[in-house]
Amino acid sequence: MKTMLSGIKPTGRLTLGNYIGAIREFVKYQDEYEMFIFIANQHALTVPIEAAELRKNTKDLIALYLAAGLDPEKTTIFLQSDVPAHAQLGWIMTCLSGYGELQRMTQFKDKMAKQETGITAGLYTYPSLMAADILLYDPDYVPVGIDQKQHVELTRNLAERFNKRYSDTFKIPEPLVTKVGAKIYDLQNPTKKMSKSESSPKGCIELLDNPAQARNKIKSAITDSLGIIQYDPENQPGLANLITILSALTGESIESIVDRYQGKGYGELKKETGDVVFDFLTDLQKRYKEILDSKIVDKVLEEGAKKANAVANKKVAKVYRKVGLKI
Ligand code: ATP
Ligand code: LTN
Repeated sequence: MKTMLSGIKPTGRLTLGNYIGAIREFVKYQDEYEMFIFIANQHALTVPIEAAELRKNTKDLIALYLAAGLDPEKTTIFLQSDVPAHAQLGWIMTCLSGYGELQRMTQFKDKMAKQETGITAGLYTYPSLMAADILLYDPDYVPVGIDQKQHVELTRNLAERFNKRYSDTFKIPEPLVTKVGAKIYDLQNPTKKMSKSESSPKGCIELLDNPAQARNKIKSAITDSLGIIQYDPENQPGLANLITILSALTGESIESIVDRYQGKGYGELKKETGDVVFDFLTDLQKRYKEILDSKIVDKVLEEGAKKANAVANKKVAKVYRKVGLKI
């Protein structure tokens, strides 16, 4: 069985875009791959965050992943900080990374160009820690959003560099970039991605939104004045976005939805999509509450950390021997 690993930063509340683009994919993958999913809580410290907020985000994130169908029997779910090997290998990877190499990372360059205040050294070196996150587990595939692809490529370079300088130690991972069709757009500004940090509240549906309010957001989504129901993301991005959401949540194909709506109006499509979102959130939140009440999160993390530590410690021991830290 091939291995897959991904990390999620607990920096904010999850959106319908995160669910359709990422969580749902992980849930599908767990039947086909040996899966490791970890909460990248050490990465969350690269930007200022309140301790209470980080705690809450982390718990919510795990409860929502479990509610969405991630199964701890199939997937190893853990906190990065529960596995010290991440920080240990992270330092080795930082020392293997070139100063200029990290400066060329687009995400870092973008933040510098925007002259955002409070840029930390952690934000600069975090791709090296991310490389360690990945290489500890020898995954074949790393599913990531397009913005993270360059970091997985850096990971490949660092792994090759290490293997060449010492001896064969790390598997070279492949990035698995989320399909374009799986991108959900801002309901008020449908050429922009639905994003918790950049969309307006009306443009973004959060997984913990009140379901009735979420239904209203769908009803007031921006469409167009053509009045024809077809799937044309270029000319009718708002409508295409609603059709994508409906298709993703029901499993009905886009063609079938378009077919069914011939001769009908946008209002009807919005009503059905709104109702489907309402039911989806109601059901998800019910499971989310049950999971939080049951204290299962602590148990899942304890088990996950045990399994992850076993794999990661072996790798770090090997690396420590090879580089000469262990005498
Ligand atoms: P931000 O809103 O702050 O930019 P984000 O919502 O993009 O953050 P990430 O942590 O970067 O959050 O993304 C987590 C995962 O969710 C990634 O795999 C990303 O591709 C996916 N994702 C995020 N937003 C969307 C979206 N609108 N449509 C589809 N997938 C998404
Ligand atoms: N950098 C990623 C989160 C992340 C990650 C990883 C993803 C940290 N370590 C390892 C895949 C594999 C982000 O900002 N979304």
